[in-house]
Amino acid sequence: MKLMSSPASPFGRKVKMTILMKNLKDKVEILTVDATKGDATLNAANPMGRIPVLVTDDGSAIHDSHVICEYLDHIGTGPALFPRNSDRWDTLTRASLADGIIEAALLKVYEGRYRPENMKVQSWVDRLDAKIDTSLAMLEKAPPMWKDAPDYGHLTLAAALGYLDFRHGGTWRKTYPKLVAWLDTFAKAVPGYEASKPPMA
Ligand SMILES: N[C@@H](CCC(=O)N[C@@H](CS)C(=O)NCC(=O)O)C(=O)O
Repeated sequence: MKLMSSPASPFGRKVKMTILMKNLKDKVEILTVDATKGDATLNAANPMGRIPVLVTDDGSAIHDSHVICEYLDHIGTGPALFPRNSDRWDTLTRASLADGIIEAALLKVYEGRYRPENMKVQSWVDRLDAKIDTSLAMLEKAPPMWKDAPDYGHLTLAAALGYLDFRHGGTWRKTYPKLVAWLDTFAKAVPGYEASKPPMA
């Protein structure tokens, strides 16, 4: 199988952690694709032109990161990342919130990268910041611990916090000490967290 991603992509990082947690390292070749430049192979696999995309051995394309992670959970070994019992809804809701944090953080990056200075809308950036802060404040009250092993909700939250470190200077660390401790615990439990870290610019 081939994974189209990029070292900086937080959604790609979710998939890279999943590959390692499900013992699929030897089964997936990781290709670096620059989604921002309009890559024809990427667009053929995902008309949205977004990474990550997994191309399976029979040539089928699977996206987005949630769907890829669930597919890999299905074919790999090791503890289940997507519970089959009633815990599933907590896991998916936690992942959805963490994906929302990533999306807001990514939109802030795109705001800076693509919008000319004189067209910047501060109220929009403030709104994105508020979404991130409100979510982190809620999580800080009771960081989500796992029973036997971290699941898809936990790894998505780790990818979100890692992206705030990577692109937004880790300023969240000053305000959310329990989440800082939570991320340290996660990184110890999941070696794939360090292994999938984006190179610092
Ligand atoms: N919901 C998607 C989001 C994927 C996404 O936004 N990827 C970014 C890179 S991290 C991308 O490809 N951006 C380029 C674009 O939106 O054109 C997922 O979970 O995979």
